[in-house]
Amino acid sequence: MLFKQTIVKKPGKSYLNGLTTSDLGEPNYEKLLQQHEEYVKALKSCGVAVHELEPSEEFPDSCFVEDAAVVVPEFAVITNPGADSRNKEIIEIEEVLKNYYDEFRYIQGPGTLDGGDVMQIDKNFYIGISDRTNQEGANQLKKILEDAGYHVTITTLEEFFHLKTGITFLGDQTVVAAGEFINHPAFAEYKKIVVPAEEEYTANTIRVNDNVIVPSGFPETKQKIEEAGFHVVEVEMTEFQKHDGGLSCLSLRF
Ligand code: CIR
Repeated sequence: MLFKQTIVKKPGKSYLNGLTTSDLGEPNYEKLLQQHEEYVKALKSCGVAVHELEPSEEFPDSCFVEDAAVVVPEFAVITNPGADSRNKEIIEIEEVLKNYYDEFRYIQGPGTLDGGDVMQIDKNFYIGISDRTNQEGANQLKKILEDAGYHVTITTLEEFFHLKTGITFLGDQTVVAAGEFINHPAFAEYKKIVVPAEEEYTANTIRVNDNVIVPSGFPETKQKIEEAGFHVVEVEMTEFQKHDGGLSCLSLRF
């Protein structure tokens, strides 16, 4: 998981009107911007370049750039995000990705797919069927990736919002897993760092080069990740958590 480049997008004021299923209260915009800056700093500390997009008021959830594309070295797949208010976010992301990619693939309706439902573990991909990603969207991505030599498993989510809300890959055959993924047969072959129920939000981590970035405030899981031999960088994420967003959602990494 060596990355050189990332794409992020600053949240606009309209973020406050974005989608959420959580009851954690209204985000504070100033704090949100600070946390986003901290996130960008953390990425840079991992040795990646950060391409930072300007905020757009038209798309309240568009700072969660991960949902608009799935990127592999061979090509970028432009998704078809499952939430109507987010669907057109793909236009900007495709434009930006043209700076880095010549080859594109597309998820097409009636297929829907959010990048948050896609997890890569080396040559294996896992796709979650969720409220945002449907079977048709998952099948389309499976075909695109299998044609490029990847192995793909589709699994249906029971409770989590997105696949990577509940499970993420750290490297070295190790995943951080919460809730329904702790004993899920699809991930039986991996070593697991089990996230206790009260720390569930920290199942969404990102491994960027030598570091694992985790949300701050979840000491038990942080300790377990460190004991497994990973170097941890913490970022405060409270204002993103209020709108169901995690660390992985805030960047495209390649
Ligand atoms: C949404 O509902 O789409 C945003 N409020 C949160 C998206 C989070 N993205 C992700 O987990 N990949």
